[in-house]
Amino acid sequence: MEKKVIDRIEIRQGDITRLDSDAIVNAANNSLLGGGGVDGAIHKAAGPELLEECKTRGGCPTGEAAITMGYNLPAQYVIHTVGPVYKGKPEDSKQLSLCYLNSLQIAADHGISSIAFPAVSCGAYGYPIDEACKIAIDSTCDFLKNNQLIKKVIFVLFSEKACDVYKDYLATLTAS
Ligand code: AR6
Repeated sequence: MEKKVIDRIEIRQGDITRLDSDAIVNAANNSLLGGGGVDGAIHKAAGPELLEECKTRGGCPTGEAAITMGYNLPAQYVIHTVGPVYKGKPEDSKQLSLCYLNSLQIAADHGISSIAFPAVSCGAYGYPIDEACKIAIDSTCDFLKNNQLIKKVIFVLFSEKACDVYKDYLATLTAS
């Protein structure tokens, strides 16, 4: 993978709601009306105005993305994407890849230069982290190859274990 692409990817352990990137991505559900996991944490930190704006959207299909303001979050925007519920079928990976590609496209359309992703689908939706990590990073690299506007993509992992999975995979791309 080209160095100028890899150099725009960063991997961190922590709480995505604390990130001051231009946008953070939410692992939402089709209703966009909030839930548990990272979705619950983002709504709690953003405040009730986020839910009010989400209510105007009428939901979001799996694999697609929608943008709102970030309200009380350090990030200016939240990009809500809906990952697949893992079933072990080929369409899972297509839908998960679309989550990353569509979120990055919306970011680019809004002139966003830094964006942070959680491990979409890897909690309640059951996607194995090692498979999801490859899809997340490969899809992001494919997008960044053809886009110069987005300067930084940060993958924020809650657990040290998940963080190591991402770091190890990125290292294999850096070496190749
Ligand atoms: N910062 C970063 N990562 C986090 C945080 C946080 N604050 N909190 C959790 N994670 P999940 P999904 C990690 O379940 O699998 C919701 O109810 C978590 O450890 O949040 O896409 C929605 O409303 C895991 O690795 O999202 C949907 O109904 C990852 O974020 C459903 O869950 C994603 O876990 C979506 O399920």
